Amino acid sequence: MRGFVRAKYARHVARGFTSAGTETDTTASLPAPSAIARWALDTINNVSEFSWSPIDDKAVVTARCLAMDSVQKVGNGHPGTAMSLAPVAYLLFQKFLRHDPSDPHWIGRDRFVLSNGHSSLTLYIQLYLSGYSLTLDDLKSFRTWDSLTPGHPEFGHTAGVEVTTGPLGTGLATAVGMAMESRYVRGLLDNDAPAGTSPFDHRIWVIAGDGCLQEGITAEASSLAGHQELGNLVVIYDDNHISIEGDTAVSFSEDVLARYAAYGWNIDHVDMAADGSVDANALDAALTRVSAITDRPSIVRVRNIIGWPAPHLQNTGKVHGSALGDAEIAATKALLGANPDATFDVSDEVIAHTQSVRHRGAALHTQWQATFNEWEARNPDGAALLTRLRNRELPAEWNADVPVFEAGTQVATRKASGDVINALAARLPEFWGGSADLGESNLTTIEHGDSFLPASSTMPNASTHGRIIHFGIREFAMGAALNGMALSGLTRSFGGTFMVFSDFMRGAVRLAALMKLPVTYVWTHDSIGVGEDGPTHQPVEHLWALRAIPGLDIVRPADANETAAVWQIAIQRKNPVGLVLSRQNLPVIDSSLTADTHVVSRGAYVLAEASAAPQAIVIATGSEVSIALAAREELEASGIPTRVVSAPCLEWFDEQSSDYRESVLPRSVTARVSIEAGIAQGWWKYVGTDGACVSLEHFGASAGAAKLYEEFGITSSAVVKAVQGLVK
Ligand SMILES: Cc1ncc(C[n+]2csc(CCOP(=O)(O)OP(=O)(O)O)c2C)c(N)n1
Ligand SMILES: [Mg+2]
Repeated sequence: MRGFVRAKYARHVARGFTSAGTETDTTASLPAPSAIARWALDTINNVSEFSWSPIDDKAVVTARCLAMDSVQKVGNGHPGTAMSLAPVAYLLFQKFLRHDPSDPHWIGRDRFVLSNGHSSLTLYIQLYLSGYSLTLDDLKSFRTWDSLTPGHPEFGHTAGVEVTTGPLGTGLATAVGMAMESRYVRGLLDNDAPAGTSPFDHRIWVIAGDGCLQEGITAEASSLAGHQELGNLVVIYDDNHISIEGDTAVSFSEDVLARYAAYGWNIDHVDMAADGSVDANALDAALTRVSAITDRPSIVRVRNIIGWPAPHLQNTGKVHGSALGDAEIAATKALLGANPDATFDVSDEVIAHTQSVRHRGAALHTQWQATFNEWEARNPDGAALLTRLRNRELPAEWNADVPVFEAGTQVATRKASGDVINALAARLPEFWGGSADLGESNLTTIEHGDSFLPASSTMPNASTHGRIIHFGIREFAMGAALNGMALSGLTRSFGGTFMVFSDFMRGAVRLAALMKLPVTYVWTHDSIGVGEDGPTHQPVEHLWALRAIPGLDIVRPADANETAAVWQIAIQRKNPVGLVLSRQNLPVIDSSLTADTHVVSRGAYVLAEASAAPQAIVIATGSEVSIALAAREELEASGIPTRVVSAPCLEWFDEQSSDYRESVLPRSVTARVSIEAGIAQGWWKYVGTDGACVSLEHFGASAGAAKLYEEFGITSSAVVKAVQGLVK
């Protein structure tokens, strides 16, 4: 706040910045700088020399006008929130966010997450004004084909966009994962550094709206963040009382800050200025206050008016998601003191001023680099590890401890997965994860690992950078947090729950696929094989529902050795992988192929060849592969040479050359039968119209697994009958 002078606001009330709020001496609440804490103050609190001046008022007016113009030009989009959040985002990007627009991938940067992704212009306009690669032309092509400014921010598409947002609430929950990952990486690389002095300390800033805070996922994620005391997380809540149906009074009445206080968060708020705009002085003071809080997450409720100061449309649901129209825009520009006749009007003076934040960014980066270099010199091992992680490399011998399971024994694939997790964990410090309270069922626990818990925790084996994550019974937040953990690309994370509850995390899984994040899901209890818990716990439609998500690999290994193989493949993939694992024991198949990662990585392969030219092919996944092998015995005995194909991952199979696919499923063999304990749906693609599917087209029931397989006809005799029906 040094140099941030109240009087400067008073002169620019007409521009939308007033000082109606109570003046606070925010410097008094900051700790006195000492030699050791200097880096802490400059980096964690992001104190910069920024001081508000008339040109900043003009810049905010420019941002408000660009929001209106961009939507008006394309004819659709969300102008209102971008108009009214302009001062908030501007203050963040100009003062509080530690970033370097010339290097959007700088690992020391703070992260900004726009959880209310519909207001993408809030972000795009600041990226442009701060001198990232976005241009005015990009704003002019908002929401059009091939533009860098799609309707909602897309990770990997636009420099400076840290995460794909739009599904409300997921951004905030992803930010929780980012904050967790930041603490984990810091613990891994620079654990002994005093708080705030490490080059790996950074903050996650989030803007979220009413919609985000109504969504259940933010309740899950915020509860977890409060419990984890994530002091590197700040949420700014755009409290504008408006959503699409208008006044949120129709559906939303709780005291949001009281809820967050109960979650253990630091809460703060900023009242509106007298004229209805954001009180930037008070906001600056509040953000300065929360910047000093490092022992728990903070939320700042900012009372705001959507679409301010549009004379007819401000404070309505209409301005949320429709162009204002030329007349309303002109009237609004007049009120803001902008030229009503000009569009996309950015003065040289404004852009030169706003882009000068690059100097601040460069200075912060240089300062950080010195601290980083010092760290590197002191920590050659850590530096080597960081280089490996940044290059996304695996160390030599990384899979040396992966077990081989003995043929003929009985092992549940979840158990094999648990063994592999531990074998990988022994070699890969970047490998961490946990479960939504089912660690002992999913077998996701890293033995001898510590639990990821805050410094205040008195739980046994608690560590601020423990490798075992207790997500609690919060599947959706777990999914989003896993995305946040994967976004930096440094660590490798996994999360488990029962397969049937993959539904609860589906929205996050879809985003992982969309963002191409290498997250691994450990979904156990994968079929009616669950048994007595009954149909609520037995997945039936899930395999195909998940296979329907583009870019997600659904992997259902046949036995323990195939499980070991698919884990090793999964860890090298660049996209999310769902491991679908059995609760029940499965026979370890007597074949060298199941453990061969090259063979298994093809997705489907000939596990047992027919004794002569195949007349039939049985294709199976997971627990049904051994049923297929048993059926083959019978079919061979009855004179039908039968091939069995194990198909742990149809997505990997579809990636193979047509020659390879033809070699596994030759067109000439039309008697093809699939067997999988779930709906048939997509199997027809593989068995063809002359094939057959042994499947389950209804819910399961509560009984022993063997009884259910028998009653529901997921049996070798059903396969034999189906093949015989086709071959005759
Ligand atoms: C999960 C989800 N449900 C519904 C939507 C559709 N939607 C987009 S914005 C919005 C209203 C959001 O209200 P608020 O966060 O208050 O945004 P504001 O109008 O204040 O910008 C809705 C329902 C969505 N994007 N995501
Ligand atoms: Mg709202």
